Amino acid sequence: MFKTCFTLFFLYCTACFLFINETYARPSIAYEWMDYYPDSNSDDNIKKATGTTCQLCHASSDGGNSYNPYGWKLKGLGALDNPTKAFKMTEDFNSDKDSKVQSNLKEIKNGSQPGWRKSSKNRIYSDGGEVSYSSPPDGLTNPD
Ligand SMILES: [Ca+2]
Repeated sequence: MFKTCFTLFFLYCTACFLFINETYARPSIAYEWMDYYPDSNSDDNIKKATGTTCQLCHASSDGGNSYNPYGWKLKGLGALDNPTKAFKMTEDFNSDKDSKVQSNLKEIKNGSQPGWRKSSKNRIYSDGGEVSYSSPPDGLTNPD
């Protein structure tokens, strides 16, 4: 009986830890991004347009498992494990393929969006492997 209770308690604690870790791990990457680029207005501008900073990298203002090209690149380069390394590694890419051919770092310094361009053809990637297309978030005035 004691062993069963202990096993159930252990499983409960493990489930709680995994839930908490999943729930809070991702927003911390946004905070790490803000610490890494303290002078950028990209996060401020996306928040002004959408109410959150999630769409700096994600397709939705709620975050989740769909990403714009910048977020998808960060994820592919291990941002969940080592955000600052992934931030640095994406700087020279033009993830959103904007017509000005600006690097992600240039857009971050300009306060525009490294993951969005003025087009209805922004690629959206999901964890399931699907690719779809979207316009920039409504209200975003300076994607490029
Ligand atoms: Ca852009």
